[in-house]
Amino acid sequence: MKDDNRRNFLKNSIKLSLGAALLPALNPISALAAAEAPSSVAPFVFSQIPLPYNYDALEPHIDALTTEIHYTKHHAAYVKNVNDAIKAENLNYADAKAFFLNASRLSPKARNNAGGAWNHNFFFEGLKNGSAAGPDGELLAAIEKSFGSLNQFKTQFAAAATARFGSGWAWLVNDHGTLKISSTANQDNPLLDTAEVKGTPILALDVWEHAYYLKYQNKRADYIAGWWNVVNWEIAAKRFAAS
Ligand code: MN3
Repeated sequence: MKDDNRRNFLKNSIKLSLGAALLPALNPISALAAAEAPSSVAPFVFSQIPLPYNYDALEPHIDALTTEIHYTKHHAAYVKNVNDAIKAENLNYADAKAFFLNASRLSPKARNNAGGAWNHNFFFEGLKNGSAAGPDGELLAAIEKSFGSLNQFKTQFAAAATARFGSGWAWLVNDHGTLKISSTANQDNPLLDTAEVKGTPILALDVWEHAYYLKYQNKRADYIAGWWNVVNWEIAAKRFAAS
Protein backbone atom coordinates (compact mmCIF):
# COMPACT_ATOMS: atom_id res chain seq x y z
CA MET A 1 0.00 0.00 0.00
CA LYS A 2 2.76 2.36 0.98
CA ASP A 3 4.70 1.55 -2.19
CA ASP A 4 1.60 2.03 -4.31
CA ASN A 5 1.01 5.41 -2.74
CA ARG A 6 4.59 6.36 -3.36
CA ARG A 7 4.40 5.19 -6.96
CA ASN A 8 1.20 7.11 -7.55
CA PHE A 9 2.71 10.19 -5.96
CA LEU A 10 5.78 9.91 -8.18
CA LYS A 11 3.65 9.24 -11.22
CA ASN A 12 1.47 12.23 -10.52
CA SER A 13 4.51 14.39 -9.86
CA ILE A 14 5.95 13.34 -13.21
CA LYS A 15 2.66 14.04 -14.90
CA LEU A 16 2.49 17.45 -13.29
CA SER A 17 6.04 18.44 -14.13
CA LEU A 18 5.83 17.02 -17.64
CA GLY A 19 2.49 18.67 -18.11
CA ALA A 20 3.83 22.01 -16.98
CA ALA A 21 6.95 21.79 -19.09
CA LEU A 22 5.41 20.42 -22.25
CA LEU A 23 1.98 21.93 -22.25
CA PRO A 24 2.82 24.80 -24.52
CA ALA A 25 4.51 22.58 -27.09
CA LEU A 26 2.61 19.31 -26.96
CA ASN A 27 -0.89 18.07 -26.79
CA PRO A 28 -1.31 17.43 -23.02
CA ILE A 29 -2.90 14.02 -23.71
CA SER A 30 0.30 12.80 -25.41
CA ALA A 31 2.36 14.10 -22.52
CA LEU A 32 0.20 12.16 -20.08
CA ALA A 33 0.41 8.99 -22.15
CA ALA A 34 4.19 9.27 -22.24
CA ALA A 35 4.32 9.69 -18.47
CA GLU A 36 2.11 6.62 -17.95
CA ALA A 37 4.22 4.30 -20.08
CA PRO A 38 7.08 3.46 -17.68
CA SER A 39 4.83 2.36 -14.81
CA SER A 40 2.72 0.09 -17.01
CA VAL A 41 5.83 -1.93 -17.97
CA ALA A 42 7.47 -1.96 -14.54
CA PRO A 43 8.64 -5.56 -14.06
CA PHE A 44 7.97 -7.71 -11.02
CA VAL A 45 10.79 -7.43 -8.49
CA PHE A 46 11.49 -9.43 -5.35
CA SER A 47 11.28 -7.91 -1.89
CA GLN A 48 12.43 -9.01 1.55
CA ILE A 49 9.69 -9.53 4.13
CA PRO A 50 10.14 -7.74 7.44
CA LEU A 51 11.41 -10.34 9.90
CA PRO A 52 8.30 -11.29 11.93
CA TYR A 53 10.27 -11.58 15.22
CA ASN A 54 13.44 -10.32 16.89
CA TYR A 55 16.82 -11.80 16.02
CA ASP A 56 16.93 -13.64 19.36
CA ALA A 57 13.41 -15.09 19.07
CA LEU A 58 14.63 -18.48 17.87
CA GLU A 59 17.15 -18.96 20.68
CA PRO A 60 18.48 -21.35 21.81
CA HIS A 61 17.74 -23.44 18.72
CA ILE A 62 18.90 -20.84 16.21
CA ASP A 63 21.16 -18.21 17.73
CA ALA A 64 20.57 -14.47 17.41
CA LEU A 65 23.80 -13.68 15.55
CA THR A 66 23.09 -16.34 12.93
CA THR A 67 19.55 -15.03 12.41
CA GLU A 68 20.81 -11.45 12.13
CA ILE A 69 23.57 -12.23 9.63
CA HIS A 70 21.33 -14.63 7.72
CA TYR A 71 18.59 -12.03 7.30
CA THR A 72 20.54 -8.77 6.96
CA LYS A 73 23.48 -10.05 4.90
CA HIS A 74 22.68 -13.28 3.05
CA HIS A 75 18.97 -12.76 2.41
CA ALA A 76 19.31 -9.05 1.67
CA ALA A 77 22.07 -9.80 -0.86
CA TYR A 78 19.92 -12.33 -2.74
CA VAL A 79 17.12 -9.76 -3.03
CA LYS A 80 19.47 -7.04 -4.25
CA ASN A 81 21.22 -9.35 -6.71
CA VAL A 82 18.08 -10.78 -8.28
CA ASN A 83 16.67 -7.30 -8.74
CA ASP A 84 19.95 -6.19 -10.32
CA ALA A 85 19.64 -9.16 -12.70
CA ILE A 86 16.01 -8.32 -13.50
CA LYS A 87 17.13 -4.83 -14.51
CA ALA A 88 20.30 -5.82 -16.37
CA GLU A 89 18.61 -8.65 -18.26
CA ASN A 90 15.30 -6.87 -18.84
CA LEU A 91 13.36 -9.73 -17.24
CA ASN A 92 9.63 -9.18 -17.09
CA TYR A 93 7.57 -11.80 -15.26
CA ALA A 94 4.22 -11.25 -13.60
CA ASP A 95 5.21 -12.73 -10.24
CA ALA A 96 7.55 -15.15 -8.47
CA LYS A 97 5.60 -18.17 -9.68
CA ALA A 98 6.01 -17.15 -13.33
CA PHE A 99 9.67 -16.42 -12.63
CA PHE A 100 10.34 -19.94 -11.33
CA LEU A 101 8.28 -21.62 -14.06
CA ASN A 102 10.82 -20.14 -16.47
CA ALA A 103 13.84 -21.10 -14.37
CA SER A 104 15.44 -23.15 -17.14
CA ARG A 105 15.66 -19.99 -19.29
CA LEU A 106 17.17 -17.80 -16.59
CA SER A 107 20.81 -16.86 -16.16
CA PRO A 108 22.52 -18.47 -13.15
CA LYS A 109 22.53 -15.07 -11.43
CA ALA A 110 18.79 -14.54 -11.88
CA ARG A 111 17.87 -18.11 -11.00
CA ASN A 112 20.09 -18.51 -7.93
CA ASN A 113 19.29 -15.13 -6.43
CA ALA A 114 15.56 -15.39 -7.15
CA GLY A 115 15.58 -18.67 -5.26
CA GLY A 116 17.60 -17.09 -2.47
CA ALA A 117 15.17 -14.19 -2.19
CA TRP A 118 12.00 -16.29 -2.21
CA ASN A 119 13.24 -19.28 -0.21
CA HIS A 120 14.42 -17.11 2.68
CA ASN A 121 11.13 -15.20 2.87
CA PHE A 122 9.44 -18.59 3.06
CA PHE A 123 11.93 -19.93 5.61
CA PHE A 124 11.86 -16.96 8.00
CA GLU A 125 8.08 -16.62 7.78
CA GLY A 126 7.75 -20.30 8.71
CA LEU A 127 9.53 -20.00 12.06
CA LYS A 128 8.39 -18.74 15.44
CA ASN A 129 9.53 -18.24 18.94
CA GLY A 130 8.90 -20.93 21.48
CA SER A 131 7.72 -24.46 21.77
CA ALA A 132 5.84 -25.60 18.72
CA ALA A 133 3.22 -28.17 19.70
CA GLY A 134 3.26 -29.78 16.27
CA PRO A 135 0.77 -29.93 13.45
CA ASP A 136 -2.88 -30.75 14.04
CA GLY A 137 -6.13 -30.87 12.10
CA GLU A 138 -6.04 -31.40 8.36
CA LEU A 139 -2.28 -30.97 8.04
CA LEU A 140 -1.61 -33.66 10.62
CA ALA A 141 -4.13 -35.96 8.92
CA ALA A 142 -2.40 -35.41 5.56
CA ILE A 143 1.03 -36.07 7.09
CA GLU A 144 -0.21 -39.30 8.66
CA LYS A 145 -1.81 -40.37 5.39
CA SER A 146 1.33 -39.66 3.35
CA PHE A 147 4.03 -40.83 5.79
CA GLY A 148 2.31 -43.17 8.25
CA SER A 149 2.88 -41.00 11.32
CA LEU A 150 4.25 -37.63 12.39
CA ASN A 151 7.39 -39.33 13.69
CA GLN A 152 7.99 -41.13 10.42
CA PHE A 153 7.54 -37.86 8.57
CA LYS A 154 10.07 -36.13 10.82
CA THR A 155 12.55 -38.96 10.39
CA GLN A 156 12.27 -38.89 6.60
CA PHE A 157 12.40 -35.09 6.43
CA ALA A 158 15.48 -34.96 8.66
CA ALA A 159 17.12 -37.67 6.54
CA ALA A 160 16.53 -35.65 3.36
CA ALA A 161 17.96 -32.53 5.02
CA THR A 162 20.97 -34.42 6.38
CA ALA A 163 21.71 -36.19 3.10
CA ARG A 164 21.64 -33.04 0.93
CA PHE A 165 25.27 -32.88 -0.22
CA GLY A 166 26.73 -29.39 0.11
CA SER A 167 24.35 -26.44 0.21
CA GLY A 168 20.61 -26.66 -0.29
CA TRP A 169 17.19 -27.08 1.19
CA ALA A 170 14.73 -29.71 2.42
CA TRP A 171 11.05 -29.27 1.57
CA LEU A 172 7.63 -30.57 2.43
CA VAL A 173 5.35 -30.01 -0.57
CA ASN A 174 1.78 -30.70 -1.48
CA ASP A 175 1.65 -32.39 -4.87
CA HIS A 176 -2.06 -32.45 -5.72
CA GLY A 177 -3.16 -33.75 -2.34
CA THR A 178 -0.16 -35.98 -1.64
CA LEU A 179 2.51 -34.65 0.68
CA LYS A 180 6.07 -35.29 -0.46
CA ILE A 181 9.55 -34.61 0.91
CA SER A 182 12.31 -33.39 -1.33
CA SER A 183 15.61 -31.62 -1.20
CA THR A 184 17.04 -29.15 -3.66
CA ALA A 185 20.59 -27.99 -4.33
CA ASN A 186 21.78 -24.42 -3.90
CA GLN A 187 18.80 -22.03 -3.95
CA ASP A 188 16.52 -24.15 -6.12
CA ASN A 189 13.00 -24.86 -4.90
CA PRO A 190 9.99 -27.05 -5.82
CA LEU A 191 8.41 -24.25 -7.89
CA LEU A 192 11.13 -24.46 -10.55
CA ASP A 193 10.26 -25.98 -13.91
CA THR A 194 13.38 -28.11 -13.45
CA ALA A 195 12.53 -29.40 -9.95
CA GLU A 196 12.63 -33.18 -9.56
CA VAL A 197 9.76 -33.04 -7.05
CA LYS A 198 7.27 -30.29 -7.83
CA GLY A 199 4.50 -29.05 -5.61
CA THR A 200 3.31 -26.26 -3.38
CA PRO A 201 5.82 -25.72 -0.57
CA ILE A 202 4.52 -26.18 2.99
CA LEU A 203 7.79 -26.27 4.97
CA ALA A 204 11.37 -25.34 4.10
CA LEU A 205 14.60 -25.99 5.94
CA ASP A 206 17.76 -24.15 4.94
CA VAL A 207 20.77 -26.46 5.29
CA TRP A 208 23.41 -24.10 3.94
CA GLU A 209 26.26 -23.88 6.45
CA HIS A 210 25.53 -20.14 6.89
CA ALA A 211 22.22 -21.19 8.51
CA TYR A 212 23.84 -23.06 11.39
CA TYR A 213 27.63 -23.04 11.42
CA LEU A 214 28.21 -20.40 14.14
CA LYS A 215 26.31 -22.45 16.70
CA TYR A 216 26.47 -26.01 15.43
CA GLN A 217 29.67 -26.05 13.31
CA ASN A 218 29.69 -29.35 11.39
CA LYS A 219 26.78 -30.87 13.33
CA ARG A 220 24.00 -30.37 10.81
CA ALA A 221 21.89 -33.12 12.39
CA ASP A 222 21.80 -31.20 15.70
CA TYR A 223 20.67 -28.04 13.89
CA ILE A 224 17.88 -30.00 12.19
CA ALA A 225 16.81 -31.47 15.53
CA GLY A 226 16.71 -27.98 17.05
CA TRP A 227 14.82 -26.51 14.09
CA TRP A 228 11.72 -28.62 14.82
CA ASN A 229 11.29 -26.59 18.02
CA VAL A 230 10.82 -23.32 16.13
CA VAL A 231 8.64 -24.48 13.24
CA ASN A 232 5.54 -22.29 12.91
CA TRP A 233 2.89 -24.97 12.40
CA GLU A 234 0.11 -22.37 12.17
CA ILE A 235 1.76 -20.93 9.07
CA ALA A 236 2.33 -24.43 7.70
CA ALA A 237 -1.37 -25.23 8.22
CA LYS A 238 -2.38 -22.04 6.38
CA ARG A 239 -0.10 -22.89 3.49
CA PHE A 240 -1.53 -26.40 3.33
CA ALA A 241 -5.11 -25.12 3.43
CA ALA A 242 -4.32 -22.75 0.54
CA SER A 243 -2.43 -25.33 -1.53
MN1 MN3 B 1 20.23 -19.26 3.94
